[in-house]
Amino acid sequence: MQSSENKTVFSGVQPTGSLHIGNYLGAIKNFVDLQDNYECIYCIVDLHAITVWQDPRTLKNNIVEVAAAYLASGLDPNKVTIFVQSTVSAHSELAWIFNCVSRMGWLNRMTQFKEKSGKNRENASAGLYVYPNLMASDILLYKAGYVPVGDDQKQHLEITRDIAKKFNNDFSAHGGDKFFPIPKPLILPVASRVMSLRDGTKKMSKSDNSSMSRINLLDDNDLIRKKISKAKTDPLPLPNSQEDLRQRPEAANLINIFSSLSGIKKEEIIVKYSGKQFSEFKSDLSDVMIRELSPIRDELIRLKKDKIFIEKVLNEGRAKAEERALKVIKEVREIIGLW
Ligand code: AQP
Repeated sequence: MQSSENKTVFSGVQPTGSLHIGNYLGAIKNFVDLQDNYECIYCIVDLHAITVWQDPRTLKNNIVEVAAAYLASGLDPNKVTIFVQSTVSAHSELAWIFNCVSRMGWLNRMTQFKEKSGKNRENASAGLYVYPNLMASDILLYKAGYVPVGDDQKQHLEITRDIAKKFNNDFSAHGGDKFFPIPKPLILPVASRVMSLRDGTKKMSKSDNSSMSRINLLDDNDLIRKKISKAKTDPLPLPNSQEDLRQRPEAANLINIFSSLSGIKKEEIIVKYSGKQFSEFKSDLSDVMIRELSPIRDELIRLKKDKIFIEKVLNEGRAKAEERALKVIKEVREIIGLW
């Protein structure tokens, strides 16, 4: 990478419940890998969380859990900025401005709104609909050059790029020309999508009603073994090739998880277990999972209790983030001609 390149990375996790291995493998593990080579800003996006109902009695606790998970997974607050979105009010201010830049047609195309609102579209919050504008604000407020994105976030980065281009263009005669950089996706080595343990075609998700569908970062070793042993598979033995996995989403998911956690290539795993029963594979998968996740879990439990330390990290992160954000929002106000 050239030194003139914009090395700011922005990403976030919603405090919407217990974090699971999908959040870890799809996001947090990658965040840790990036911290030595990029200037990383990792947010706990509580304003995104409230686009669907969150119980006020658990929201704060969930925020602490995300902060603790970031730290327990290896993020170093001396290298990265960790803070809570709602504590830097410029996120909301820029999001409003972007509500006026973004187009209805763009929002109408967002698949996440369609998925999350489902058949209950008329009753979904307006916040859920304009969620992509808030996400654009998060990224552009720090003029981030890169956003680590999983499969499910690609469309959100596209609309962020469109908003940045439209803002720069609309205000080009007023100091807005090239004001926002056009952020690029960071293609991640561990970008794999982790699917539900009950249905290999559905994303593993915090909001899935079945707790057996996911491995939470706080699950103890016995629970991990139980969930893996009960994970849905098909009646066939393990496949001989990647080709054989095409029509077998549950088998593909478990092999994918094994590979992501262990760092062993999928082909090697297939060679080792080809023709064997799932019971043996699942037992080894549980071992790998416990080996990789138990130190994180133990540290997560310890940190969750250390509220003073968590608050210190979040306060220091807020101060660093706010300093940058205020500069940008001031310039935006000037460009637009606000009072
Ligand atoms: N199953 C997954 N596989 C890979 N990556 C995943 N991520 C989430 N689920 C998977 C990634 O985790 C990051 C943070 O996600 P989030 O909490 O901000 O929102 P989400 O994607 O909506 O996560 P959930 O678990 O599905 O939460 P709910 O149920 O509340 O909607 C993101 O980078 C995401 O890609």
